[in-house]
Amino acid sequence: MNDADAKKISKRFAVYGEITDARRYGDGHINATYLVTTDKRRYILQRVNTDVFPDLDGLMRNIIAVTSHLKARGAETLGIVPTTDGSPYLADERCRMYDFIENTVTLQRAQTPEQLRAAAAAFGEFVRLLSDFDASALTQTIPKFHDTPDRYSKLAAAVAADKRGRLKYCADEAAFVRARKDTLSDITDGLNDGIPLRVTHNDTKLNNILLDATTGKARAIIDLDTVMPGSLLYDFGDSIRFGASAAREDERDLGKVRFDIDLFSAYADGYLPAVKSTITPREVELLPYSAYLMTVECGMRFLTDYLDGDVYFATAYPEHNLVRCRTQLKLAAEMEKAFPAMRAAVRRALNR
Ligand code: ADP
Ligand code: GN1
Ligand code: MG
Repeated sequence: MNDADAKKISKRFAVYGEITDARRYGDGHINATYLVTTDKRRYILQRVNTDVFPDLDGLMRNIIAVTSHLKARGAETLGIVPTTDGSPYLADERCRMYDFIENTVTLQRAQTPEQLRAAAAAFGEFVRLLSDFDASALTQTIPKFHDTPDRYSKLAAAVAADKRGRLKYCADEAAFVRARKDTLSDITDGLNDGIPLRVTHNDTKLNNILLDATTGKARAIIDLDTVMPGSLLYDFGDSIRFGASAAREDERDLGKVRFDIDLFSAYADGYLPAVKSTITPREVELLPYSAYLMTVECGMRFLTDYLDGDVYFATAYPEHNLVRCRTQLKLAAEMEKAFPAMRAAVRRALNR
């Protein structure tokens, strides 16, 4: 939908004031996001990607339940703006609206370790605040979302099909993952054998948190579409794969892409105190592995989508998914050599 459509659709929501402007906004890969301005307030309008999230009703029920729970515990969270006829979303347009959370910033890359520490504390607090939330009340918005062995099977199928004839451009990347296919099941197996199933965010990249523009402190965790039962290790690992990189997720110059152990340490320093009352020794031990696993997983997902013809993630140019895949695999290769340093950083963070 274009900006004019977004403006028209916004009029069907119970906004305060006269709508003056609507324009495309943000760097999300899944939904179409617009910043809507009235003469009084600002709002976020989103057309939800229903190829990715077919059960929009269940998804919105999750978000209502989760935001109510967080609000009741004093956390700042997404505020849902109903439609003019009182529904939580506009079914015929697959759109929803949130209050724009003012005086905040989202980062595509950490500029300082302090920013990552702040994000980590907030993601840790998020899991802690949801520890008494009834997980059975949640719809699984994307089944098998972080089932890494299943993600590998999907990649293997995409390689075999080679629908777009792109395998010749990414044979090295496919081989890199294939060589690691037996390292991908420790968390899925562990969830059947002692790793606690919790209510987790599951998409904890740095641009899914709003930091206060003045103080730099974390204000609100957003993008709640994937809040589902999962492992805390998914949340920790996914934050690292995006946040502990010296470059953007889609940096073309791989020379700039480095796994930064100081950023990893900063994240561990923020996260561990926040989850100290609930994290188990087994989870602590698997934190470094989770970073590696979520990085390989995300690399596989980008590669699968590249082979399938860019049907899942939003892309700005034809090799965008391959470029993203390469940054993830470079980071994963560096993490493989950094396990001792990561373990030491986790130990230091625990003893602080
Ligand atoms: P996607 O699922 O596509 O990633 P997000 O929900 O993460 O969509 O939104 C995309 C971007 O829009 C975020 O990274 C953030 O910058 C911005 N954003 C989303 N919701 C809000 C909000 N309520 N207030 C301020 N900014 C927001
Ligand atoms: C997507 O929606 P967004 O842009 O915050 C994706 C994540 C990936 C991420 C990679 C629902 O996140 O799982 O890790 O891109 N979200 C979904 O940047 O698939
Ligand atoms: Mg997002």
